[in-house]
Formats: sequence, structure tokens, C-alpha cells
Amino acid sequence: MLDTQNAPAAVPALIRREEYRPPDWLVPEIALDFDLDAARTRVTARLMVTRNGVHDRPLRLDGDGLTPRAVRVNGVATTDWTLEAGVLVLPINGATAEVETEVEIAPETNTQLMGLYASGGLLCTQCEAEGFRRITFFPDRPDVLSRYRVKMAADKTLYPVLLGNGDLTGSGDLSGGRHWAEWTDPFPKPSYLFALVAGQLFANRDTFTTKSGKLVDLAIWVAEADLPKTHHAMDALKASMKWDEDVYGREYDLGQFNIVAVADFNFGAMENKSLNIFNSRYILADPDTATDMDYDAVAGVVAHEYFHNWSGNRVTCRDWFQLSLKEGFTVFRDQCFSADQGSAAVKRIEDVRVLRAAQFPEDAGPLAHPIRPDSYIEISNFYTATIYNKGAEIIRMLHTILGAEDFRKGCDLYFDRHDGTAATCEDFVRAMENASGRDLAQFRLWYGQAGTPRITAKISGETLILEQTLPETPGQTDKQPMLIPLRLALFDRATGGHAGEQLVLLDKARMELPLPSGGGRPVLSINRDFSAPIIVETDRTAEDLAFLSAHDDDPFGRYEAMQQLMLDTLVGAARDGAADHTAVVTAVGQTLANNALDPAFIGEAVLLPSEAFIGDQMAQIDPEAIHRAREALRRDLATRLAGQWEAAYHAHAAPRFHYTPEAKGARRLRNVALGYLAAAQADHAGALAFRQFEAADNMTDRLAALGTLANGDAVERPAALQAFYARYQDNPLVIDKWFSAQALSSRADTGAAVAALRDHPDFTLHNPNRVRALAGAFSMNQLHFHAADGGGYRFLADILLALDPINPQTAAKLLPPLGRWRRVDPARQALMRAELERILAAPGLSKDVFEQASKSLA
Ligand code: 0A1
Ligand code: ZN
Repeated sequence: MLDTQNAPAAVPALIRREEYRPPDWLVPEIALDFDLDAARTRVTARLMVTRNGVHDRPLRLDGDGLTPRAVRVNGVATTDWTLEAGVLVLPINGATAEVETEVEIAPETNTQLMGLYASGGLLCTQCEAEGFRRITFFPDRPDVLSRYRVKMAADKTLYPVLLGNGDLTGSGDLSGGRHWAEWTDPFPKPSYLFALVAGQLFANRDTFTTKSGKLVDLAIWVAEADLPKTHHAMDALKASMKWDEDVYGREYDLGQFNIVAVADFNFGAMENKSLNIFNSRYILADPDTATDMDYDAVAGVVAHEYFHNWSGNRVTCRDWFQLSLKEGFTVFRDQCFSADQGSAAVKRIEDVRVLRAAQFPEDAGPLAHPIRPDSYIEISNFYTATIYNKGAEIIRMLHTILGAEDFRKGCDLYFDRHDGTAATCEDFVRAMENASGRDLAQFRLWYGQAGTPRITAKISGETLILEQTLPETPGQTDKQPMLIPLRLALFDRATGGHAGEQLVLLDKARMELPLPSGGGRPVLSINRDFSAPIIVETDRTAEDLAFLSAHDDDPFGRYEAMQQLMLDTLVGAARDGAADHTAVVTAVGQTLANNALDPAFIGEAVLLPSEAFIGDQMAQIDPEAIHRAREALRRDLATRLAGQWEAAYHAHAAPRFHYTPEAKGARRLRNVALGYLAAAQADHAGALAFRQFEAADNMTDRLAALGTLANGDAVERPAALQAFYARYQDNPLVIDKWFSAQALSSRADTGAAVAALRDHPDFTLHNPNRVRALAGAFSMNQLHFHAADGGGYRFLADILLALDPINPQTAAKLLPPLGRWRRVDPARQALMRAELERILAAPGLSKDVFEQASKSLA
């Protein structure tokens, strides 16, 4: 039973998409005045408000934790206002008015990191989605667009740099060691794109000349010591600006573009107009401290935020239900950008891996929602893999269905039509429809129906039979067949070739396609390049999969065949206790021996599916059996192909670090080989890893060696962990890796180790990166998170409960792994539910966590 006595005083309200109404009042202009101080910041806001339509409703200005110190209407002080659940309600006569409010806020005690807060010695803001209301009273919704003029004053020694949106339109000194700056943004924007930063910052400066010849000043602002780590981000920024011109015809629209890196940040980064604010982990990179994956992530996130200038800022969202309008589209754009910078095949494999690891479980669990949700309690909970990554897949399918040319026409039309306004997902689809002349009525179902479609593909005689089903998800039981673009090819076993790829649009529950007659039963390559975000079941044999893993000319198809072969083997082994590994060993051996393949691709293809993904294929997850099955296959591959792993390891040693696709690929394969060598428990693997750890001239190699050692019992393990800590103790981003390496270990003592790490002097609940490095990483550790005694669940719930009063957004993000209780055995189910109930019963629970926990138990 639920203890309702301790539930939040009132159950938080559900906001529904269908209840959208245009704003009663618009705010075409706002002037803000900040008297900045970490302990006490005075904010004066002057709003030009205009009545929107004919009505007599009062002006309602959102506020969160604010008390007005003064309210003036048309220059006259008034007390004719009320506060209703934080909202300032003011009667206004006439069609327009100038409304001024004054409030005081305390950035240094703002632990939620929403609104104006202190990070290190900086003052910075985060307003998406509803943080602006923690700074000043305002209609804090994305369909109210205003021109901003922002003046800030601060101590000149503590805050020598003062940054805002738009252009610097004035600055000067004040008495008492203070100074001021004024920033004016000519583009109307919603409040969630407002930003300011003040602090001791140093700039890496550069310029970019747009295709029409405008010079843009670029600056990346960081602590002075971090300046050498900003070059990769700067290169990525310039490459993104060029790419958006080349691929989408989109040019930058202001004279400056600033990026600031901060240490304490709830998400990855934020696209505030011309003043992007980043979690420092997505800016800072040098060979000694960042892995190749970090370098890729820096470039991807810099591109993502830059691309938002068009997909998000110039055209924004009407309401938060349309979040995927900007996020799905922008993720698709950053994925294509990254694919163009290196190996497109490997990038696609990585994107699909992320989708399957983060989004498929979401779609299959209690928090499933469509990419355009129908309701929410707390919008921060909807910055999900579904909105972002599945959203990107839906845009990619449009690209596939319409073709590159019509897709581009659709984008041009969308930007033309909606520039300077707040739009909807429907506006986007309609632009695509109008530009291409195609009917996308059925395609629209992807926006409203949650869940991952399951497709079966079977060859019967000379017919290919395709069937689709869409599982039930919370609140959605009756689903319609979707329009699913399937790239497929039929391989001839004898020649190893095919007669061309086709695009099949599966638009019914069942379709039969005639196959070319004669020539014997073909081998089916389907969902090539992962043309749709679906689960495919086929009647392909192990022999078919082995054939495709060696012959498919679609790199994703080749990877997929290998993964399927491994999965079939592993699921069988987890169920039956053992399996024949021969087909996998042969296929991996052949892939390793194929010199025509890119080493980066080989590195991906020979990796076993994660324990989580194996579990996702099973009716009931048995974490121990899965771990045993995967380890047995890993050991077998390691021993039976020992010579090939040794050869791969030594063939791909580079004398010196370079960040090129070739060098990255070599490091990838070499480190995968190291992992296998260690799995064989070869006596020398520990020594080999330790030697690599010590000799490495880059973080990719050093961390791979540390991970290998952290995961095993080699005598070198404690020395490596200690040396790593000693070397990087002053670099929080690297110390995060040290926490994660231990939290991800499969060693028997991991539960005790993470408990001890929580008490480590470097652990803090006030830095979201650190919380994720320990608790987030641990919750991904299938073996130990699901420890049979429930200790893993308790550990996560304890941290979550301790974090909720400090930072509810980040706390709520920790919860979903506990919500997957339906997937495990009854004993574990009871333990997981008990933790969810304990969370829900906690006094003063945030609505963020309440939403996640209550939905997870439903
Ligand atoms: N729009 C950002 C994501 C973001 C959302 C909320 C934030 O604060 C709580 C921060 C960033 C993006 O897509 O990058
Ligand atoms: Zn985004």
C-alpha cells in the first residue's frame, strides 16, 4: 500500500497538451537590470506588455520562490497584486502597459542549478525549461517572444567579464570597484533562451566569415588554466558553422558567438542565443585528459548547440510538448555533422547503440511516452532519449522517405514560414508535406504513438512476409500500423552479391512482397543502415547471419548480423547455462582477419552486446546468468582467437597521439583487443595493461588500461587506481572517470567499493557530473545494481533521496533504472518496488521525483 500521508501536500498538477491556449498577454520588449552579487542579487525587470486578443483577464507573471519588493505599473507603484502559488497576478487596464518588478535572489544558495546560480567563482544562468521564473516575474512559456535589453553591474575584481545575449551595447566603471555592461539582443526570443554570465574568465578567440562575407567574433570562455583545452571545441564550432551553411544553407546571424564552460551543470549544454553555456565536460579536451569518445562528444555537443540557432532559436517551440521539434531535429543534424567528420558507418553504429541502450528500455517501461507527449507533471523529466534520440530517428525517416532533395526543400520551407515564431511538430511535418507533395498522414503516427514497433520478416517460398505490431504502452492500448521505411537487399548465396537495395514502405499490419523467381532462397538484409527505430525478428539462420557478417555491403547490416549472431548465442546460453560458441568465434575470427575493413569498424563489430541489451531480449532478466554467459563467450573468444588478439594489439600501436579517424580506429581496436587478452586471464594481461597504463600518451589508452585493471584481480590494480588518482586529483572531469571505472567493475566487491566511494572526500552531491559518475554509472552495472540482496537498489535510492532536496532535476534522472522492476524475478521485483515506495513516501518530495516514482509504480 502507498502511504498517502507522506505524499506531497497536493498531488502535483498534470499539464495536458490539449489544454494549450495562446498567451493572454505578450511581452514584445523587456529591459532587465541586474545588480549582481553571489549572496544577494537585485533584479529589476521592465516589461512592455500588450493584451493578446479581446479578454479581461489579468496579467499573470510566473515566479518560483520570488517575492516582489516593488511593483510599478506605468511608472506608478502599486499594491494591487496577489501571489497565487508563486504567480504574480496583476489587473491591467487598457491594451498595453509598462510593468516593473523588483526582486532579490541568492545565487550562491541556488543548489538546483536552475535560474541564476554560482558555479566555482562564476555567476551563470540556466533557464530552459522553466528557470527564468526563478530570476524574475515573467510569462515563462516559449510562445512569448521578447526583445531583451540587459544591464548588469558587478564587482570588477570578482566578475571582470560580464556576458549576455546579443551584442554588447555599453559598458563602464562604477564607484566602489564595480562596473557595468549592457547587452542587447535584436532577435525576439522566449525566456528559456535568456542567459548571463559573470566571472573571471579568459577567452580563446577566433573568427568565422559567413558565406555572405560577415565576420563573426568567436570566443570560448574558461578559467585561464583551461585555455589550452579549448582548441578542439573551437575547431568544432567553426566546422559546424561551415557545415550548416553547406548542408542547410543556414548562416549565423549576429556579430559574436560566445561559449562559456561551467563545472556545475544539470545537462550537457544550453543553446542560449549567442551565449551557449556548457557543462565543461563538453568543452575541455586535450590528449592527456580526454578520451577519443570525449573528443567526439565535445564536437557533437558544440555542433548541437550551434545548430539550435536555427532549429530552436530562430524557430522555437510553441509549448513544451513540442520539445522534439527542436531536439529531435537538432540531434539529427548533429548526428549527420559528426558522420561527415569521420567514419559515417561507425557513427551510425554508435547512434543505434545509444538508442538501444537508452531509448528502447524507456519505450518498453513505465515511463514510455511518444516523442510528442500528451501530458506531464514536470517538463524537466521529458528531456529524454525518446524526445532526443527517437525524435532524431523520426526526422531521419522523413529524410529517407522523401530523399535528400525534398527533405532540404521541406526544411527551407519550414524555416521560411516559421522564422521568428514559436512552431509545432505539425508545422514541421506540414512543411515537409507541402514541399514534397507527399501525403504524410500515416507518418504522423510516429509523433503520437509510443513504443518500439516489432517487425517480423519471413521468407516463405517466393514471398517475403512483413508484419508489424506496436506494443501497448501506459495510457495507449489501441495502436494503428505505422509507416515504416525499410531498406532491404536480397543476397545471392552463391555470388555473395545482390541486385540492388530497395526501400519498402511498410504501411499495413501485414504485407507480402514477391521475390524474384529462381536463384534459390536469398539471404535477407533488412533495416539496412537502421532505416527505422524498430525491433526486427527474422527467420534467418546462424548460417545466414554469418554470411551477412562477412558479405553485407551495408556496414550497419554487417555489424547487425554479427550482433544478432552473438545475441542468439548469449540469450540461449543465459537460458540454458551453456551454448555452442563456434559460429560466433568463426565470424569474429573472419572479421579480425579481413584487412579490407576499417579497424574502427572491426572494433565495433567484434564487441559483445552489453549485459543490459542481452537482458532486453529476455522475457525475464537474470543478471547473474547473463553475466556468466557473456563472460564465458568472452573467455572463449579470447582463448580461441588469442593469436589474433595479440596480433591486433601489436599491429595497432601508434608511436604518438594523433586525433585522426585512422588513429582513433587503431586505438579502438587495440583497446578492444586488450580487453579480450585480459579475459583470457593470460598471465601477462595485467602486466600488459599496466604497461599500457604507464606508457600511454593519451587518455583513451590510459583509461582503457585502467578499466581493464579495475574490472579484474590483477596485482597491478591498486597501484593503477592510486596512480591515476594522484595524477589527476586536481582535474574533476578525470576524477569522474576514476569514480566510474570502479562503479562499473564486475568484481565481487563493487557494492562495498561504491559505498566507500560515496564517503570519499571528493564525492559531492552538489556536482551533477560527480553524482552521475558514481550513482549513474553504478545503475548501469547490471550485475551489481541487481545484487540479489537489494543492496544496489538501496544504494541508488539513498543517493537519490539525499540529492532530491538539493537538486531535484538531477535526482529524478537517477530513478528510471528502479522503474524497470517488471523485467526481473519476483524477489528482485519486491526489493525494487520497496525502494520506489520508500522514495515516494519521503516527506517534501519534489514533483520531479514524484512524477518518476509514481509512474514507475503504476
Ligand atoms: N536544450 C538543451 C538541453 C538542456 C535542457 C535543460 C537544461 O537545464 C536544465 C539544460 C540543457 C540541449 O538540447 O542541449
Ligand atoms: Zn538540444
